[in-house]
Amino acid sequence: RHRFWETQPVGQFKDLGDASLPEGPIEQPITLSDVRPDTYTLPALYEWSTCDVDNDATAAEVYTLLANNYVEDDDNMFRFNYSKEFLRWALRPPGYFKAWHIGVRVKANKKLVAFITGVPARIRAGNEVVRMAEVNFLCVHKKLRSKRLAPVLIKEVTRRVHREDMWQAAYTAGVVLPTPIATCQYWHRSLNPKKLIDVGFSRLGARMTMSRTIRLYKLPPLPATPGFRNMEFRDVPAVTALLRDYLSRFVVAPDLDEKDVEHWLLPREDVVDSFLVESPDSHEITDFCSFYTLPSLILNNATYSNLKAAYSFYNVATKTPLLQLMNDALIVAKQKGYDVFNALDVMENESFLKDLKFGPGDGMLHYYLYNYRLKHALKPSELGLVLL
Ligand code: MYA
Ligand code: JJ1
Repeated sequence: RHRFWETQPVGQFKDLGDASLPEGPIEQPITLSDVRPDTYTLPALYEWSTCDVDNDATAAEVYTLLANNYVEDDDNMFRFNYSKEFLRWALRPPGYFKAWHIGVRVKANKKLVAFITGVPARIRAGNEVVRMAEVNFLCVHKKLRSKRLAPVLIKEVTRRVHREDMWQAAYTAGVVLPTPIATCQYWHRSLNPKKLIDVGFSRLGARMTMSRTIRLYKLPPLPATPGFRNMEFRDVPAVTALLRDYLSRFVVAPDLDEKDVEHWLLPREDVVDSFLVESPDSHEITDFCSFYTLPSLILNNATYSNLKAAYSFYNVATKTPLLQLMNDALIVAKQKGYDVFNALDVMENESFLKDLKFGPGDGMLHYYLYNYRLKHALKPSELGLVLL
């Protein structure tokens, strides 16, 4: 069934439910000097090319490859449209390795035709904090599909991760592979219902008119929580403390330090937005919410070509009710011109999704670990990890 994945150190379908298998690494690391020093072999017309996304021309090539060939919904109506600035943010966290940003080019004309990336992270699984690669942006040009290039890309990123003495990875995909540690659902909250309906992202509900629908999704003009404001650099220590404490509740979650929080959560225009609640009296930071910006190309519409989507990232409520905090996040997203606010059913998100008029999407997101076994699959609410 899975000629490639059956050869890899990942949980296999035949072992599902076998709780006698131990939790932890599936295979032991080999001696670093025994890791293959040379790249895997590509078909003769292609060559490896490490992509420096700090270089504008290279970032533009990566942007274009993904904009034309990356993930689409089931009906091929929308395609993720990660911006160059987003890619720079996603690929250059603290301690990143240039060599983990891997391209494949056509030898003859140097055209970029495939891509895969890893970034380092500390991920806690149960009580163990493990240094892992987060693998993302696996993409093969549409004209080169089904030629078994993806397994070569995956083996090459694995080799480069091993060269840095890391032996585990975390990744997500819309497809089912051996074997998910969790299966999550996307939920969507309309902010601009007329446009969403016009482009086929959503439908007019039964017995609903357009004006009733617009009224249903209407939001107040300003956040309701006193002391709700943008996160700033000076907030990094307080936000780190809040997040670390919160994420400790989940079975799988990132282990974030102040440098990570500065990188991943300090606001960057059109990339990541973060807000917190500072108690007007005590000046204590009690609550936090964030979303990242990932537009989609609209593939066949005469009026619109881009859908501006916000994706819920990390949220922590200790004083403000989570429902109110997330309603404030919807209000600021609406103000900033987003068409839709998306969220997975991870962490405590289920507690607000229905009340805040999110509806279930047609897409699922499966979470995976490479070379790390968990005894049991997780419920989405046991997952404290959001990948980009
Ligand atoms: S998920 C996003 C993936 N990208 C897209 O969906 C974009 C649009 N699609 C494409 O570009 C291509 O269809 C891709 C496959 C490139 C996806 N993850 O070359 P093939 C297996 C893992 O003939 P193609 C993301 O970025 C498939 O089951 N494996 O197929 C996270 C089959 O293997 P098997 C996948 O369609 C990526 C084999 O590839 C995926 O031309 C995490 C077929 O290869 C997928 N999304 O190309 C990667 N899709 O026969 C794993 C298909 O066994 C990282 N396949 O079923 C693992 C950790 C590595 C580091 C470890 C460190 C220690
Ligand atoms: O965006 C998604 N689905 C939308 C559009 C569906 C268009 C037809 N296929 C959707 N819309 C309904 C919204 C509606 C709003 C009012 C309330 C009721 C709901 O369902 C889906 C997620 O649901 N997105 C995708 O399919 C994109 C791919 C998801 C897999 C991602 C792989 C990740 C890559 C790893 O890094």
